[in-house]
Amino acid sequence: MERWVSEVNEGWGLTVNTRNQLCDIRSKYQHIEIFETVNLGKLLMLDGIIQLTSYDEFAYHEMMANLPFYACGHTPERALVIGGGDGGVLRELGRHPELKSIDICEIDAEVIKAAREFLSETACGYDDERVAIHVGDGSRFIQEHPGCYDIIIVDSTDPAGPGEPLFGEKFYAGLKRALKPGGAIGTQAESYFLFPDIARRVVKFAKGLFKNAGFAQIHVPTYPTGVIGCCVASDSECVFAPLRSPDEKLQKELRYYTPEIHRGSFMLPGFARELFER
Ligand code: SPD
Repeated sequence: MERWVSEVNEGWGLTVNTRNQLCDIRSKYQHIEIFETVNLGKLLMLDGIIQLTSYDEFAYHEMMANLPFYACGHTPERALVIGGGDGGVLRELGRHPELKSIDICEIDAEVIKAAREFLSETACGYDDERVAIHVGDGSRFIQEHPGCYDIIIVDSTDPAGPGEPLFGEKFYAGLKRALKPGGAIGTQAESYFLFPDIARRVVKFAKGLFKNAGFAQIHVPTYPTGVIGCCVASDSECVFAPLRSPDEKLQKELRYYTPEIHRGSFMLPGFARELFER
């Protein structure tokens, strides 16, 4: 039976027509739901917030993985993903043979389990033998790994529930400590339409800690407002343009990320540019 499911944000919502619920679990941390939709493939929601649909998840995951990869001051060898239990960022990092290890620290083992069972096209990232899974608190994990990583990607849900500590200043300082010199971060920085204060705050933290930091926009039609940000930051010479480029083989595999999109994603509408300059 068809059922319209919505993510609701103060007075309006984004609604997707589904035909079948594949997963409905209340874990220790959150409500995990996976649906088969009528025309967007699978849909993952955590506590009623859309995390991905098969239709457009490539856009978000390619950018979250590749913006920091190509902003890093040297060729990255060690990557860490915080959150990202669905495996989409892992899948994109796995396309880079230069990476020797890819750690993931996800707080909710049930998300990993559900994704591997019902979202195989996204969770295939776990099949890579370079991936090591750590179930636990990302804030604590980075404290225990100073100077370890070339790139760190924070693929969190919204700042409520388990994602909340990942939007604080202390956490950003911890990310910097966990990086090797010249390393880069890419963090989920929300939409400048929907959560301008959060977007501004995290970019401000990053600007205070790194030589270069900025908000890159990613077009994702099934996130409310159709746009979401990645805060990219590094002490490398530049984050706003790629320091290296995908080779021909990799570029053919990518559907969203290109060196031009890397540069273009930092070109923001006037009101958003003004927001980040405040
Ligand atoms: N507003 C929801 C933002 C969700 C970002 N994380 C998505 C997880 C996909 N791997």
